[in-house]
Amino acid sequence: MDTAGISADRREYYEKIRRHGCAPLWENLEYLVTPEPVITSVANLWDYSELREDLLHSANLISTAEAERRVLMLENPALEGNCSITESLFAGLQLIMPGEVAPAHRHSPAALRFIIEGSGGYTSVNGEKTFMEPGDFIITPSWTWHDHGNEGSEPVVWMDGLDLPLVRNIGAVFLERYAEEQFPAGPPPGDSLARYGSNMRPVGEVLENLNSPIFSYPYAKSRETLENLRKSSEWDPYHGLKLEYIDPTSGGPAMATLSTFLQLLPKRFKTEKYQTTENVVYSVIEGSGRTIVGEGDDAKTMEWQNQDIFVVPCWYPHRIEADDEAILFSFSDKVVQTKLGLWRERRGNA
Ligand code: 1HN
Repeated sequence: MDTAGISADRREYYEKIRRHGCAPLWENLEYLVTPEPVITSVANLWDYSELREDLLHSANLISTAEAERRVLMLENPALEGNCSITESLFAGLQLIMPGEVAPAHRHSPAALRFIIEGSGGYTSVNGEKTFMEPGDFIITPSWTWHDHGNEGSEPVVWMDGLDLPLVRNIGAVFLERYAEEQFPAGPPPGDSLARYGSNMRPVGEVLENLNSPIFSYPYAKSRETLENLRKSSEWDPYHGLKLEYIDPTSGGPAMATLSTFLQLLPKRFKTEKYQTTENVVYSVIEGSGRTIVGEGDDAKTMEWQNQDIFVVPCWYPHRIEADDEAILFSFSDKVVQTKLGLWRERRGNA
């Protein structure tokens, strides 16, 4: 509460009610409920060519075994110390060196992995091993057992995306460590995709999960889909060609709390000004360009190329320009906002 300019008798009164666990709404109302969102986090870019060195350096200082998860958190500059990239989302870069294993655990916050570099890494979800290649998107839904490893000969890096800040705010955070390093092997690698990834599903199974039964969405397949669709699709002026990863059993988002997308912007494409209440983290897979956030004197330009990560928090007006043809992966809290009836967008000056 800003106490400047408050009369002595009111100040005395506020002090008295504070001792009784109360505060005057009328001094706070205009900050609490605003005509449009007022957001602390800011748009920001993480240059992977700079971060890569820092990340690899961490392997000399701490092993995955000691760290449990060797992750550099991407903290929003306006939320330092909060372990958050936006008010609702966590993002980090995780490194696994050849031969290392990140031990099995499960937690109530949901996580996704988006692979940035290296071959031979895997995540096992409830015992189903999924090998990862750059551009692959992997989910570890709330309370699923997961361990990671690297059976290749080079460092493996991926972006972790979690709903952790959201879940922490609600309070419902749980973690359980598995007694062994690795969860026992279950279905063969690729089983979930084979079973549910071809617009068919096994007869007789009743699925009542809030998350997709598919753990891995390989880049080769999603990239090919974009390539096929570009020939016969109109470009959305605000998104280019943008697809959402889905749970094939419901048609809804792949995860209960995180929305995930893959987007193609052709060479020299410029999107129109767009605002949305969802908080969005982008990982650049291919190409280069820039994202212009804000308008007029407040405008900020983030120049990006492949492997960079950038964030556009809630309600910032922004435009994206591709120089070379660009492919962007993104994740957001849209599904949460939609379920709560809060999600909004504003196209142009509408
Ligand atoms: C976690 O368990 C993982 O399982 C990655 O790989 C990132 C960030 C915050 C809290 C838990 C993982 C995490 C995390």
